[in-house]
Amino acid sequence: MVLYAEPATERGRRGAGASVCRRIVARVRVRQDGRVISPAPHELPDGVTVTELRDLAVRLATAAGTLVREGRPERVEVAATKSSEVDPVTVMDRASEDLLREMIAAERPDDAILGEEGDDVPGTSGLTWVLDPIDGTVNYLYGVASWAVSVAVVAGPPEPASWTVLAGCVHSVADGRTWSAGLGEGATRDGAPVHVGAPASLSTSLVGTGFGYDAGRRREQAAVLARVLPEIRDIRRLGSAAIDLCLLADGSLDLYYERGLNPWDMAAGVVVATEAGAVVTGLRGGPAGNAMTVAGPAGLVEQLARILEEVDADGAGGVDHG
Ligand code: LIP
Repeated sequence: MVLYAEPATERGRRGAGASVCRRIVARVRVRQDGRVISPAPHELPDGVTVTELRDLAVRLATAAGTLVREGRPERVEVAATKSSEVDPVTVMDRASEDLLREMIAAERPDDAILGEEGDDVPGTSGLTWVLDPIDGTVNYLYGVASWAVSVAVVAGPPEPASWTVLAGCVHSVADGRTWSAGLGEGATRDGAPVHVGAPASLSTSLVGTGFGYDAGRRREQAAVLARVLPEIRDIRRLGSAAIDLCLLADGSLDLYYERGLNPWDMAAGVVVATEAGAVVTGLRGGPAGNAMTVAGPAGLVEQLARILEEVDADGAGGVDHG
C-alpha cells in the first residue's frame, strides 16, 4: 500500500555560481514500511510559477471549450475511428486540439506537447502539455452533457509513472463547470476550494468507473464490475474520466477506478483529485496509469484496491487486450 505525503516546494541551486532556481519536489510516495519510493524532483524553468501554468491551463481549456460548444453542429458526425469502430474522433476534437496547440506555441514555444489527436511536439523546457481536446467524445457525439476539455502541464517524462503534474484544468463544457489545481496550491471548482468526501464505508460509497473501446477488454471489465458492485452503494459510468476524477475531487463521487486510461484522459484530473486530498494509485502499490487507476480518500481506496487485486482487474496475471 502506498500513502502520499503533502507536496513541498524548495529553493535549490544549480551548481556553484548558478542562478537560484525554483524546484518542485514531487508528491513523495511513502510505503507503509516507511520507504520513500519516488521523490523525483523536477525543475520548473526559471521565472515560471505553478500559478501561471495553472492560469494558462484554465485559459486554454475554456477557449477550446468555447470553440467546441459554438462549433457543435446539430448532428455531430464521426470523422474517423481509432482503436475500434466505437472509438470516434469528430471534426471538433481536431479543431479543439489545433487551437490548444496554437495557443501553447504562441505562449510557451519551448514546451513539449502530448495530445490525443496529433503528433507529439518535442520541447526544450522540460515541461509537457498533455491535452485531451474532448474527453467524453461519445457523449459529445450523442449530445449527452458529460464531456470536457482537459489540459495539464507536467514535468519529467509525460507518463503517469514518472511525471509530476504541475497544474491542470478540466472544463466541463456543457454546464460550464471548471475544476483546476496547481501542485501545492489546492484544487477548486469555479474558484471555490474542493475536497474529497468522507464516506463512512465502502458499502455506502458511490463509485465511478469507465470501460475501454475493445470488446475483449470490456468482457474482463464486466467480470470485475460483477465483483465490485455488491460491495458498494452503486456505480456511475458517466463517460469522461477527466470529469469522473473531478467529481471525486469535489465529493460528488466517493471512489473511482478504471483500467486503460491514457495520459491525456487522466493528467489534469489527477492533479485536481490529489490536490483535493485524494490518493490516486495503481494496484499492488504501483503507480496509477494505463493498467489501473484507483482514486479516493485514504482508507477507502485501499479497500477497493484490494478487491480489484483479488480479481486481477489490471490484467497483471492474465491476457492483455491492449
Ligand atoms: C474516454 C474516457 C472514458 C473512458 C474511455 C475513454 P475519450 O476518453 O474518458 O471515460 O472510459 O475509455 O478513454 O475517448 O472520450 O477521449
